[in-house]
Amino acid sequence: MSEVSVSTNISGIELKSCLYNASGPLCTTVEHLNDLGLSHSAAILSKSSTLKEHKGNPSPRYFENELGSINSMGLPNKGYLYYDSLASSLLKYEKPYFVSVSGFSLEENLCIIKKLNENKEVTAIELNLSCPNVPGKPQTGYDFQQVKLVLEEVFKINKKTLGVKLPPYFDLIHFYSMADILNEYPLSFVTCINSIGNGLVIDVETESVVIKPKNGFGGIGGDYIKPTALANVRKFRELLKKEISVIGCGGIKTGMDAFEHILCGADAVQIGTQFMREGINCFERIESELKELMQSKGYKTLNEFKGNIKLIH
Ligand code: OXC
Repeated sequence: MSEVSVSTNISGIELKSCLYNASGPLCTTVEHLNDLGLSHSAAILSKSSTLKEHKGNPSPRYFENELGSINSMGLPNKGYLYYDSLASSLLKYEKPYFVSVSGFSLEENLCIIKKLNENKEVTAIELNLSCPNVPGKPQTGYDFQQVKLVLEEVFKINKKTLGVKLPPYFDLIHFYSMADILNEYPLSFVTCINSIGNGLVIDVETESVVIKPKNGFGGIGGDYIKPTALANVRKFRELLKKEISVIGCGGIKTGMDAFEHILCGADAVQIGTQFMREGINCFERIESELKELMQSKGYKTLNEFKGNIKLIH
């Protein structure tokens, strides 16, 4: 199997494999980030950072069942300076270090991005436009004018590799309108998708919601969301200019799930719910399952099938 390669690159950033963690689970503390450094994750991606350290929403705020997860973490994180200052100590892992940014306002985002731009040891920025769990704050990605305004201001100050994490879209007109906006800017990548916002999971035995914030409403991840994630990857790959890489995220727990994302056009994929469930071993397992599947189909590289999903004529 040694001749099968799952290496890839995101707008010029080389990755030894196409699999790394999604911003969210197990990437908040220095211990988490070191674990990712030691693991088979091809990159280290931090928890979405805000200007100041933030405790997030009250617990219970995460729940999983066999089909996936619901969360309303509310962006608990150590503040951007923490993730900025850890960059040099993570260099030893010789893998890209991405910092996720999710300020509570445009001004906060600009302040954080400006500072991260000064740090050569931060490889890239993933600007999260899609957290569904901040009470009272809508998801920026559903306000198209606001997305335009944010990108306009961000690219006045940003010189780093920068991409955005989008919420899922469900109507074709929204894909077209959002892609038109994104294509106007020097974005390096787009991550599709964040959790499906404001879902509700119920425990029938107790006749209760399963998480506390927002009366039980939270972001849905895992198997529940794979078809939506695949559709978003596929449509954005079709509509975005080729300089923008597409990162798939949503429902990846096996090599076959990763294969499906790549077939839809993903250049790399992120693991969220399954990483939370299984821990760092998931990267090595999914990588070897993906390699095995590629081998059985006679593929040696991702480029041989990336985006080549067949249609029924
Ligand atoms: N998406 C996010 O962007 N953030 C987290 N949850 C989620 O589903 C969070 O911190 O709430």
